[in-house]
Amino acid sequence: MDRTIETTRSRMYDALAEELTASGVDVSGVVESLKAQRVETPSWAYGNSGTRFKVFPQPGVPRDPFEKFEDAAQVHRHTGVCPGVAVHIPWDKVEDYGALRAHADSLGMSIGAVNPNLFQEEEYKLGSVCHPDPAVRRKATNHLLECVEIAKATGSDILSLWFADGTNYPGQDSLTQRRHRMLECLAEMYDAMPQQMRMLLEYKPYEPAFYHTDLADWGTALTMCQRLGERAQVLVDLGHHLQGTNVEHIVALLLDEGRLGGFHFNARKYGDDDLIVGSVNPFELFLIYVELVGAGPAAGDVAYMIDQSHNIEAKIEAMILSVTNLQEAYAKALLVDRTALEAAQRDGDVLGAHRLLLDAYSTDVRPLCARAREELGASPDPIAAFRASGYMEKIAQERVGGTQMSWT
Ligand code: PSV
Ligand code: MN
Repeated sequence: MDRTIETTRSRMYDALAEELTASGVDVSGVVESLKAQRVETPSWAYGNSGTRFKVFPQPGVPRDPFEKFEDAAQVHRHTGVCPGVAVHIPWDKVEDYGALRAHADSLGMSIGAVNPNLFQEEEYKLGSVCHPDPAVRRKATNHLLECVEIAKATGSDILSLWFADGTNYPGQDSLTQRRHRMLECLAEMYDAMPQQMRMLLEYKPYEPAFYHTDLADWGTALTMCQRLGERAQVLVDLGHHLQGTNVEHIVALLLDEGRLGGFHFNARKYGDDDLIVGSVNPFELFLIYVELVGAGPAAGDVAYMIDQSHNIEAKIEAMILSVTNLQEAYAKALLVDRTALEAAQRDGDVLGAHRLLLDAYSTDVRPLCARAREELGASPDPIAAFRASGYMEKIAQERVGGTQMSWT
């Protein structure tokens, strides 16, 4: 590494650490927390994806799930916190899951959440687990059970469920009966899960259904989880809310109920945009982390996962940027002066309390994050390091022939 850059970086860290220590922050504690966080990246983000208008293929895109893990390993190599990769079945279906697991292992990686796919087959036109025809529900449930087996074989303990189920027109189906049908299918899956496995239910208000979605919001997901049992928890995808929704409030509530299972981090402007996390909504992201940090041990089991599709941006780089944005949001939340905040809240000092959050949010935490990555043996400046590594050029040259992976 360039000595001048290294010296400047070290000086920046020392200056920030001195300032923070003077104001009572346990700087090494913050760095340790940053080092301890783990963020899972999604296999589908490394394949080609696009909108309903066009998919723009990119050179070097993986041709099979094994190559996806190689790309994900680059994100881990430079950030130090991303060893897990979520898989989507059947997009990542392989003959031998033991071989995929061994490949991940050889790269210092692991298989994370298993995501069943119940939205791309003809039979699912009217839904999957909510479908009016019991034969279709049987097929859907069998796929869910297959995913429990895949999770067992891959050493994963999270099943991450999102359903495209819903209706397009009032009267199309019974809203209540659909809920009962989903409950019945999920109960069968729940019973098949071994003790350490958790089922995360992901809600979304619309799309692809436009009148109603069977798991539309945190309330529909939470009540379903309450019916199923303690190992059913809610997954919050940041892109799955209507404009103006207070996502941090939902996070606080679910944490308080012990039902926040995990996140699908991304950013949105209008819909389920799946953009680089923190690119459009950095303050919201920070406020979510403020709730997570405030919850302490109650947030211990939360699965931090990214769910993004990169249509026009370079995929691995986009993922690295997402992770560094997450680390910065987390670092800022760790800097909130909780004692002063509680006092201001107690005294009804509205703006004093608000300004304490702004103080933390306005701190340039990049030297802290760089230090955490450095101590993990990763890269202080991950994007620069990845660009300099020549990996993109290498895969573009090597990965010729075959069919590039995509979400279709
Ligand atoms: C649905 O929009 C979603 O957020 C779910 O998590 C899916 O599994 C994922 O996107 C990929 O399509
Ligand atoms: Mn999602």
